Amino acid sequence: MNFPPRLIVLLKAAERITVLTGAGVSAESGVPTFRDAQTGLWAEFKPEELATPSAFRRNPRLVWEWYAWRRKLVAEAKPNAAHIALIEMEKRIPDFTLITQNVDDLHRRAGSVNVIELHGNITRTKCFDENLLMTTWADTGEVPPRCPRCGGLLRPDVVWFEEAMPEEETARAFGRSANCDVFLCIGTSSVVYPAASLPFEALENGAIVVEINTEPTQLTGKADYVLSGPAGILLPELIRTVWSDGGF
Ligand code: BJW
Repeated sequence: MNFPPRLIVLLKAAERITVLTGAGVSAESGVPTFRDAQTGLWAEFKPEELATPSAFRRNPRLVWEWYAWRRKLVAEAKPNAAHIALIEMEKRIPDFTLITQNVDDLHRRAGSVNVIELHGNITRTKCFDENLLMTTWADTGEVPPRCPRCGGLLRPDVVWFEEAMPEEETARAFGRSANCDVFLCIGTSSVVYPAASLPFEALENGAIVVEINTEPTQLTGKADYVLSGPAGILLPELIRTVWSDGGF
C-alpha cells in the first residue's frame, strides 16, 4: 500500500503511541470477530445475548459451554502478523500502550508487554457470586463448575454488557488516550462503550488518529487517516515503511 507520506513522517517522530485493538486483529488467527455470524452449534445464538449476566442467570450451562468452546478455540489459535507487528512497534516507541478489548490473550502470547485488557481475559475464571479469581478448578462434572470456597457458580473473568468496567484499567486507558501523539484504532467496530470513546478522547486532546479496518465504522469520518484493509497485511507494511531499519 502507498501510505500517506505525512503519516509516515508523523509516526517516525512520535514518542507516545496508544493503540486500541478489537476482534478484527485476531480474525486472521482464525478467531471469529464478535459480530461475525456464528457457525455450527452456536449459529442460533447472538453473541450479544450470551455475554450478559442475565443470560448467565437464565442459563449458566449454555453460557459456560459457549465460553468453554471459545477458550479451546483461542488456546489453539496463534498470534498473527498484526500481533507481531505491534510488538515491533512497542520496541521502537519510548512510551507505548496497547489497549485491547480482546479477551483472547493473543497480544500477551505474542510478546506485547504494556497491555491494558479492558474486557478481561477468557483464560481466567472467577466466582459469579464473590468475584474470587481462580486459575484452576476441579472438574467435578458439574457445568458450570462451582467455587471451592462458597459453592457459587464459576464464570469467565470477562466484562459482560450491563457490567461495570474495571476501574483501574479504564482510568489508565483514558489517561493513555488523552496523552499520546498518535492513536491507532485497529479492527474494532467502535460500537461498544466506553472503549468506543477512546479515539475521540485522543482526538480531543490533539492526537493524530489512525483507523485500520476492513470496513467503515463511526470513527471513519472523524479519523485523520483511514487505512482500509486487513490488519495482518497493513500493520507489518506500515512498520516496515516507517522504521526501515532492517530489524523487521
Ligand atoms: C478487521 C479484520 C481484519 C475484521 N483487519 N479489521 C454509552 C452509550 C450507549 C451505550 C452504553 C454507553 N456506555 C455503556 C453502554 C452500554 C454498553 C454498550 O456499549 N452498549 C453498546 C452495544 C451500545 N456497555 C457496557 O455495558 C459496558 N459497561 C459499562 O459501560 O458499564 C457502565 C454502564 C453499564 C450500562 C449502561 C451504562 C453504563 C461493558 C461493555 C463490555 C463489552 N463486553 C464484550 C464481551 C466480552 C467478553 C467476550 O468476548 O465474550 O466485549 S461485548 C464485545 O464487543 C466484546 C468486544 O471486546 C466488544 C467490541 O467488539 P469489537 O472488538 O469491536 O468486535 P466486532 O466484532 O464488533 O468488530 C470487529 C471489527 O473488525 C469490525 O469493524 C470488522 O470490520 C473488523 N475486521 N477483520 C482489520 N482482518
